[in-house]
Amino acid sequence: MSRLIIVSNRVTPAKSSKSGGEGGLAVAVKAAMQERGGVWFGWSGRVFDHEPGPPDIFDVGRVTYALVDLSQRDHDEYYNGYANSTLWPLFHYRLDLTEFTRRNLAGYQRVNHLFASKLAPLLQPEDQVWVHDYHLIPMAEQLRAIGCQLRMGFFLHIPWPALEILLALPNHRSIVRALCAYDLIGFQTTRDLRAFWEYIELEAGGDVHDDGTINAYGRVLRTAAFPIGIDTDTVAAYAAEAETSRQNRRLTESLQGRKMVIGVDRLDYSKGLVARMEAVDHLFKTNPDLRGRVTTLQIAPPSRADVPEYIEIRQQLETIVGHVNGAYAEFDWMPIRYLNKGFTRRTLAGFYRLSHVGLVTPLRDGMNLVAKEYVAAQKPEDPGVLVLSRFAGAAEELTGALIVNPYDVENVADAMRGALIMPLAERHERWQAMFEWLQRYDVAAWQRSFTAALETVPIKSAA
Ligand code: ADQ
Repeated sequence: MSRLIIVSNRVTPAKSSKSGGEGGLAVAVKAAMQERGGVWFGWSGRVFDHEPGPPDIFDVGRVTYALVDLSQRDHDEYYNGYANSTLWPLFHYRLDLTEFTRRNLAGYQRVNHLFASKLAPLLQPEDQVWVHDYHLIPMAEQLRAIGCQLRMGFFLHIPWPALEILLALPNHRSIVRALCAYDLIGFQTTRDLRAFWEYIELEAGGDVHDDGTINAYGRVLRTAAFPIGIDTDTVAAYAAEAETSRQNRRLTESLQGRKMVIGVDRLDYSKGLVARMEAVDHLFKTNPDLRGRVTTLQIAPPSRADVPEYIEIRQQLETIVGHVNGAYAEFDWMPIRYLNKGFTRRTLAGFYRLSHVGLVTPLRDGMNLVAKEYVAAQKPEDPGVLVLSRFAGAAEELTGALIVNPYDVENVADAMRGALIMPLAERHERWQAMFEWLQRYDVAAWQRSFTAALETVPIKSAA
């Protein structure tokens, strides 16, 4: 088996279950890396005023880490700039929040070039290179420009937008052309895949074949959906162990027999948190019988706190939570407990297990691992109910959830009520099928299916 080289913006060598609040990519890639071993290359998380030196290389277990620092300017233009103020909002259908400057685009290209030039000397002839996510789309193009002929695959963790949205990106052509320098492109869902095909056929003048092979920009490559999984058995084990934990005991005592609804998200405008709290408001407004009997726990640690839109969403969320609590709270009950911090994965698994409802209502999400973790953490003999946005990639797989439109506050409130009163037999039937699916298609299976596809993709130039 060839050596696997994973490239991602963020690399997290620390112990995963301790850190808390890391994003979905880090959680998933770490699990994949632990199984397969290899080299994990990316940003160290450090920002300096000077130009970065050679990568910092060290081993932890079966993984060799190679980490590069960024200068302040690179961090501003590449990470906060083009990646998180242009691509992230646009790929999540938020044209109103999308900013574009040529300066940031140049920074994005510059850092991709920098990463390629630091990675190239570490590569060996039989290596397989697997690049992750929107920060690093041009990596393959940059590596090819300096002579790298290895097999290279790319996986997009976030949605691929519909054609009309993508066309609003001033450099949409150069982004798609850069993607076509890979040999394999993986998307989370068939919806994303189809949107990509539509661009290739209608905008790029390329061809799409039934098996997902495309011809475009003078290259032949493979495209497919590889829905990302979680480490299902680990989450289930964490949740079972947490039943006797001090934190679970404290939480149970504090609930005093009330039912709990849980939401866990990075504080991001794509996660639909404000609309979700409006749904909680509507639930208590229209169901007075539930007041005092249901507690919503919303955990949302801040992320990307130096991007202005993230400061704004935090203020909006605080306002609506304050409003709902002000409207319905009693001296001995609060409708919403809002926590602005991260927890370990063990603790979260325990909290999921105690919750009667998992509320996952993003306005757009590549997959959403929290939805899967919630299902994996349930008590088999008495599982809770997942309320899931149709715009999360996970909705293609988790069909046993109550699927909602997150923009429709009344629909979400109705689903919450339905979930709170659902009989055990129905809860069990819905949960069982989803849990079996998650065991079969876990993160190790995801890693294996992507790397197997990359290993066998025929490499040839377009005629
Ligand atoms: P994210 O947008 O970060 O991921 P998600 O898929 O939900 O979203 O993953 C978040 C991860 O962080 C989960 O494993 C969760 O347990 C953890 N997490 C969230 N809040 C936490 C908290 N308060 N404390 C501790 N841990 C917390 C991106 C894409 C997603 C895609 C993933 C993986 O946006 O659509 O599912 O990558 O591909």
